[in-house]
Amino acid sequence: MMTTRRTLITSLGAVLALPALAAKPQGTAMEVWKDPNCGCCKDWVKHLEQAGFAVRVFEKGNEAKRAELGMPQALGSCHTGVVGGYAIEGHVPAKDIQRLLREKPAALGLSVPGMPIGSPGMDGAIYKGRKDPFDVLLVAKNGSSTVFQSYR
Ligand SMILES: [Cu+2]
Repeated sequence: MMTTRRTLITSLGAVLALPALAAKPQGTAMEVWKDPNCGCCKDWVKHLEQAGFAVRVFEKGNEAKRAELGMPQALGSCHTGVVGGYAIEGHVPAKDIQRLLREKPAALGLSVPGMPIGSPGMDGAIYKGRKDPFDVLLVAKNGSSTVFQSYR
């Protein structure tokens, strides 16, 4: 009886000590520029965090960052991110970002132009499950683009 109890306390101690010992899980570091009042941007960041990205958010709009990165304005959306040297514009699904980082194509990055309803972050309760078709574009450094992934 006493042994069992001591064992229990010991293992409990080990479990409690674990979080302190283990380093905070390190997701893929990503930076996102957005407007502080953008709700769908916030929901998109949440989507990324749930997929394991460690997101650092800059609440100062994304127009200047988009221009700096060379992402064409015509392919623009409400937020701009940077991950692994790639620009990520708009409501790009996390799994497409993960595929980009895996395949490492020579490119500027990915874009979902505009704010298609049903894309990650644009899928809140107010949209009642509506899913508009959209494409994730692979954007070349010269600004041209091809379809990377189609959702339709
Ligand atoms: Cu948006």
